[in-house]
Amino acid sequence: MQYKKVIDIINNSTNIAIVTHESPDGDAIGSSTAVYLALKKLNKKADLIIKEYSSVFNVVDILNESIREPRNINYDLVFVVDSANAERLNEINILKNANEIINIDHHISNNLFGTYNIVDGKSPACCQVLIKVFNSLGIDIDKEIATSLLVGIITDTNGFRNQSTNKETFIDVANMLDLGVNLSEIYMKVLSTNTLAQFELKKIANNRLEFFENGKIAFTYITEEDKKNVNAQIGDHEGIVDIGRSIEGVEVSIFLHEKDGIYKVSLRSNSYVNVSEIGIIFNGGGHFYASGFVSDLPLIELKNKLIEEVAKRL
Ligand SMILES: [Mn+2]
Repeated sequence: MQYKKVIDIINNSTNIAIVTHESPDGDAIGSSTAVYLALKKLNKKADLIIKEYSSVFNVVDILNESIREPRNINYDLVFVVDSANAERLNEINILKNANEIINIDHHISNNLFGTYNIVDGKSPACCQVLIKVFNSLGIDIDKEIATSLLVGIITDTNGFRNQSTNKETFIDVANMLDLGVNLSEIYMKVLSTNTLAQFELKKIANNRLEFFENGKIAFTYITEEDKKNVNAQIGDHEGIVDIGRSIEGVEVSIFLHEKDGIYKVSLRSNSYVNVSEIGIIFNGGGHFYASGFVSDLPLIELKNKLIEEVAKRL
């Protein structure tokens, strides 16, 4: 990757947009706001396009400068962060018209759809990839950028617990502490606080949890109706997949969440099942221990297929 070229592209662009995947999680929010702040340091004002986001991410002040819809469809340069493919994006149309696309990600399944691709499949978070990018571009990481980056690192490592967490994670976070970031406050807000609706959804999912294959597979789901009943907002289903995963003996946790009449599937494994393989079968993707995709199959059929695919790998 030629970083000098990236700086040239940024300098030569007047209309810049930043986009990330739909239903943005902490890494998507952290990455896109960090890029926005970094561009500001280069005296470039970009459109930070985020359709919707959970209130837990208000810890990132600059989110109030984000916009819901693109201002135009002809951007010179589009940054895409934390997205394995173009299909998962909020804004596929602006990619079609963009002169340059800089794709920064950490999914092993990323299909390198950018004109420039900075993808590190070993990194636990896109925000951690960005630290290297900013350092290479000579962009100073200040307290505000660090706060964004920490949101992504904390959420994607599930609080430094996921296997993907590495030595660099701790070195990077240690450096951020020197900048005065409030690690415990960010951690509490984005990872250890449930909204009331989220708590209610967890109760429902707990009650529905079933085990298969001698307790190695945990399965649960929530429907559109459940969400309506508890007045759930975007992001309130976060953390449910980790309930199954936390139970002794479970290798793979399967969580289905109905949205707009189809099911969003989250898979998590604990030690030896590569769930990104299953994601790919269903046209999704992800990482060894975490993957996801959407399916229009009916609930029972989808459940049975998933259990079958996981069982083959146990
Ligand atoms: Mn991520």
